Amino acid sequence: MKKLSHAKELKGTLRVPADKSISHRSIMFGAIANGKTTVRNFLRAEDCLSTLHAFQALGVPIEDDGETITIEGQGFGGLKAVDSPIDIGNSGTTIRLMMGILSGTDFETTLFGDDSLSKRPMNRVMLPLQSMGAELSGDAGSEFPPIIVTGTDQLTTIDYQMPMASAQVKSAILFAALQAHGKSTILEKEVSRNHTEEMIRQFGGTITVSGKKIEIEGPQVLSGQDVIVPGDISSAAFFLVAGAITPNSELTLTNVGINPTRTGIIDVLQAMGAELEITNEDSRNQSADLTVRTSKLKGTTIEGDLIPRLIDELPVIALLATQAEGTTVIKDAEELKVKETNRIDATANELNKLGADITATEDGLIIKGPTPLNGGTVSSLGDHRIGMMLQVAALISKGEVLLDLPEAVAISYPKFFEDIESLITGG
Ligand code: SPQ
Repeated sequence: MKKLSHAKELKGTLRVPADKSISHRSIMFGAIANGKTTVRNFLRAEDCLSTLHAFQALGVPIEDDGETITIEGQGFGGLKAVDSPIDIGNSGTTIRLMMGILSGTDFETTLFGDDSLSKRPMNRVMLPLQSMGAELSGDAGSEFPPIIVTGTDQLTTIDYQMPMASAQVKSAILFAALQAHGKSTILEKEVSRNHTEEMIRQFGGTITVSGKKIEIEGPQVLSGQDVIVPGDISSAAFFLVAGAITPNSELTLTNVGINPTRTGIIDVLQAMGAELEITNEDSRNQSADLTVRTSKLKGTTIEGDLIPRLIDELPVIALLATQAEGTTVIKDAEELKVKETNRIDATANELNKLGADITATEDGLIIKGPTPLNGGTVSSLGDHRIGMMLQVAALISKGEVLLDLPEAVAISYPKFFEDIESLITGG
């Protein structure tokens, strides 16, 4: 049980850790490209290290000198069969994207994870990959890990209309389509984060994107690149909310990734009336500095195509809404139920323990504000984003907050508690 920090005010500047989605993909693209890839500012958090170790297990030489990760790319055909199952830990991104990559190999691989990953649905990826000719099966005929992938070097193309907005499903299909013979087409339900599409181009590949429609020809040969990973807006989100709801505060987050498919949190902060400034915008690196000050907030509605642009920020946005005047409604977010926890229930239950007024619905949350938050005992439930959101809640709570399973934050942000501490002034 960890006693969480309280703050009278927050002041300072912070460089948030590297983007998790891009860090995963930098290892994957480096492994399947030909030649050397270097990755600077790689996120050394548990999830991305799961990806790194998985590709080392598949015979890809990957070295970390503490600053730069160097990958000796083997090309799609160069991955090697492994005798034992590969441990993917807690990472949904790793297992789902690897299923797409492994679908084109000529061997069998078993992927397994922790208790949380073993409950996350995989049919969303298995079904389209099976229709391309790969064999994938879950534990005892189910859709849950461990997953056995038996690849084929004869993958066929796919014309796929996605039933849910998911960058992981889209990316798994793209990795398989890069290895198939002919043109594949994907129609997204809503546009989701596009890092895979951008990195296909960065690594010398070709892909056509027009709104929700994606076309890709296979097979393609990719070549190694030098990647610099920007800061993660999903990690910055905790500080943006902390700065907006803690009295007398002003925080600047530097080098934050602002890929438009990820900036829904900025739209919501602005719609709720937060004092937010965007400076040093670098359009080539898609990064900027974000400054937030204590703000008078009002409720809003968050729905539709905005949801995939802020899906991982919804727990901390719900906390933000507890401090806003009026009702905030979050809809169309049923995907939250199949994350590391059911984040609809986890957010409502844990924040209500501290005095929030949140109702969980089938596809979102209804939050009435403003409500003062009290002390209490809460749990991350093993979910990094729930744990970090609760630490931000504790900053403004009027009593001691104890957090069970605080170690979950290391999944995406090992130094989170230290970074919060470094911004607390006036104690
Ligand atoms: O990797 P994992 O565990 O699925 O991570 C999460 C997170 O909160 O860190 C979701 F639980 O982020 C996903 C995100 O929700 C990362 C991701 C990606 O890198 O492609 C895409 C989103 O998932 P999905 O299912 O909508 O594609």
